Amino acid sequence: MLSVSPAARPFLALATLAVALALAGCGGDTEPGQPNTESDSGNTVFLTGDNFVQHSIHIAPGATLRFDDTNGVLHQICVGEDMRCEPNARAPKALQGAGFGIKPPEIKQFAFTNPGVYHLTCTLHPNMNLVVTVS
Ligand SMILES: [Cu+2]
Repeated sequence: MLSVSPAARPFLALATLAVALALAGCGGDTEPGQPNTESDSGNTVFLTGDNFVQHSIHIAPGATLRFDDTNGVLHQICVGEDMRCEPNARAPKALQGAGFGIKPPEIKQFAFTNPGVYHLTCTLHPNMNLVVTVS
């Protein structure tokens, strides 16, 4: 039996939990901003014929956000709002500038390294906006 004082037990439990979460949520060799094939279904946003299924999502710093266009159409996603891309050097590279194109049945995913609130938009569809909170 490990000898741990009663006062230290809550901290030990938290530390164990933190390690477990880090292992579970860590992509290991995920390149920030680069598409990869890793599955992370909890951080998935689905795309439809003219919008995102949801308009906000929360992920942890370093986590991968997955765009699933299996049942959608061609979209062009960038950092910005209301069909206008806006500069944001903290966002994943793939989302900067004109962003990335995605068409069915593609699934693309990008790691969000920097904490912050990111507004994403599609330049092809009005009102196709998504707020990604990384914290
Ligand atoms: Cu679109």
